[in-house]
Amino acid sequence: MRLDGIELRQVALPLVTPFRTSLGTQTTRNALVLRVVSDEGEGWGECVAEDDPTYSAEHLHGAAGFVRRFVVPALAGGDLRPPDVAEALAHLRGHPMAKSAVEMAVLDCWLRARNTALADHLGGVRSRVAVGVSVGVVDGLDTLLETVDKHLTSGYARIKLKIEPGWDLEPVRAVRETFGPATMLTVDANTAYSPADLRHLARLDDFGLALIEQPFAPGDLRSHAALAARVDTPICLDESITSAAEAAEAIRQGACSIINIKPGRVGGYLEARRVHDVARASGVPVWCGGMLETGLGRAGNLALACLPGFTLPGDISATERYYRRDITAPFTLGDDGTMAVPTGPGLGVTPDPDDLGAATTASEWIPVPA
Ligand code: SMG
Ligand code: MG
Repeated sequence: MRLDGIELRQVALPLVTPFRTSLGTQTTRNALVLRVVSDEGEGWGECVAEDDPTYSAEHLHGAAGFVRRFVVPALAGGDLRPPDVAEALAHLRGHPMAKSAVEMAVLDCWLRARNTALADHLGGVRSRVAVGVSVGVVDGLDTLLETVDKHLTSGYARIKLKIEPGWDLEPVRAVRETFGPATMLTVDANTAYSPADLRHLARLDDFGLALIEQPFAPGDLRSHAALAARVDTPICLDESITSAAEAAEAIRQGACSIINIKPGRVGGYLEARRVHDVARASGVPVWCGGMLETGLGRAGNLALACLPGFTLPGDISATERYYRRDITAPFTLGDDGTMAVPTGPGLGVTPDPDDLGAATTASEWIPVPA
């Protein structure tokens, strides 16, 4: 496959409700949508970097600049297959979310031309996957309980509560007491705690959580291992796991017994599958994380989440939980807390031209030199 060019589009999608985490508050999801055009057709990708480099070092404008200045020249000329993307970009350090977006668009294009669904290409084994919802920090327990109630009534298979110092034991206790022991409940701190908080965090062990996600800094495997040794609740890593090699090392150090996999964070779907493989070989369950994706990323995440090692519900909620108007047809939640994995070729979805047009705030066409 030879690339003719890459279209970069900035899109802005207002969130139905603000999403607050220990990293900040988002009211609009600004995202970067990519369309690659090749001699075999076109394909779509999405970069999950955010406006500010708070979740990770990447940010949207940096990602666009990285693609324009470094990715396009590196992909010039030659016959391209999806695994070649990561290889062609391997000499460029960092920028996994930008690299992942490009690989995603090339994969979509390549698979469409071969009439193969991404889920099948990755080795998926399920047609529907269990999904949960991530509940941000809110003002007060009443609002929290109302929000959780609404999501449980919708049928979500798991509730994840965002926590931070000052918003942890109390909200978790309130949710557990109100909704009972059968509710699958997890917490995510997005690195908000320091090693000095270890004893405090260990008190979360009283609430029967399915996991505690990323309490400490990405590089601090040692504190995660220390907490894991102290509590019965499984420790799950998100920000720390940037590759299959990192996953293997974190497991070896006892820093996690569950992994949240996000293709953008690890540099693409193919590396995400390798993280899955490493975890599975060690008996470590994985689940698919979310980055408030548009319908494109949601389709890709569903394809990934149907691999056999994804045994816990993912952060892949229905479109209406995020956006009134997305750029693709909406994804809906089934009665049993599952969502359907797209079956069409590639991602199995394409942006609706009107919806995409309405969300686009800027676009540019970057030709790939022959
Ligand atoms: O897409 O439903 C979603 C969001 C899930 O909580 C979510 N993502 O750390 O797992 C995480 C966060 C990252 C994005 S908010 C900074
Ligand atoms: Mg997380």
